Amino acid sequence: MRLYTFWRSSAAYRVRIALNLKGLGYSSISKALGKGAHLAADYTVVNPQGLIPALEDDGHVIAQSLAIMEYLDETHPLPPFLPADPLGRATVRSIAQAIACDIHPLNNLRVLNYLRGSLAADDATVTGWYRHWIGVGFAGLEELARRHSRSRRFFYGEAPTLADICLVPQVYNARRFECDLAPYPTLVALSNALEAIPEFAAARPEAQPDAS
Ligand SMILES: N[C@@H](CCC(=O)N[C@@H](CS)C(=O)NCC(=O)O)C(=O)O
Repeated sequence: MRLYTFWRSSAAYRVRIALNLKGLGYSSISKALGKGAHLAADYTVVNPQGLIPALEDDGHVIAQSLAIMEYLDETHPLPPFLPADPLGRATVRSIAQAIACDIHPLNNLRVLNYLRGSLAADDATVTGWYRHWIGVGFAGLEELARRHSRSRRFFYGEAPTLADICLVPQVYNARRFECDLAPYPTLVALSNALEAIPEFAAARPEAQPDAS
């Protein structure tokens, strides 16, 4: 398998965690987001959306981190990324989607670039935007974590799920932009516990060969 990745891409970070948890080897092809490598023709021919990550398996390309992770779960069922029961599966998916579909897209590079470029926003405005949407998203997520995480080791249940895989990279991003995380102690405790798991630790941005 080949993963089109970038060390600081949080969507790629999710897939790296997922591959590690499944114990799957892969080769990495780095596309430097800051240099626009994800928009060059040699990548848009792979993923016409021009977004990282994409996974190539047996000559087939899959984009979208959630779709990639569900593909890995279906093709390599152990350990499972979703609970066995329909309610648990729906709950975990709803948490993962709250992060991947509601929080992350608002603070994506192209959105920040549009604010800076076309809307002429200054650095303080862009940082304010970033922190605002983290705050809105994390407020709901914190309450969900309080309700669902009994162990305070995993967001839901007793083993890592898609919810945990999505949470850790989003908390990483929030720390990178120095968001105030004091109002979200459950999310921080969960992320800290998860980051210590070897498969999560090996996926962290600074541990990647293309980290700079
Ligand atoms: N929904 C997509 C999001 C992918 C995405 O937005 N990736 C970011 C990096 S984390 C990216 O490629 N951004 C490039 C840009 O915004 O120009 C997924 O989950 O894979």
